[in-house]
Amino acid sequence: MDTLFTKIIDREIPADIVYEDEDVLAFKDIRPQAPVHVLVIPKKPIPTLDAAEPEDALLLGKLMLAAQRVARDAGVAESGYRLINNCNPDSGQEVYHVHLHVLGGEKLGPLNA
Ligand code: DGP
Repeated sequence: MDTLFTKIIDREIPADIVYEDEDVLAFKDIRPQAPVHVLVIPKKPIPTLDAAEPEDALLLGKLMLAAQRVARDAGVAESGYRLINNCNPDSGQEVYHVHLHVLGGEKLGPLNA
């Protein structure tokens, strides 16, 4: 099923892309919650983390390493950053194409705030 993020991958919707390789795309969140807020997505349209299969293990690892690179490129690797994955309705997941939020650039509040 096509989502907004498929359209960003296909360049049908513009996005501020900060990293791309054959498997992964990273772009700035349109509603940033921190000075650095980048979404890291696989090009494969897996709807949620819960829908991922064992065969996706390598791809999910690549997603983490792409997030690491995004954080380094944004200059927040040493000061620190947070990765978030929202999965299914109770998390507030809005776009059903699995993604990591990379948040940083300031002291982040506690998770349960
Ligand atoms: P989530 O709630 O985890 O599914 O996060 C979806 C994020 O996607 C949310 O932080 C806002 C962002 N977003 C929604 N529409 C667009 C868009 O058209 N462009 C970009 N760059 N980000 C978007």
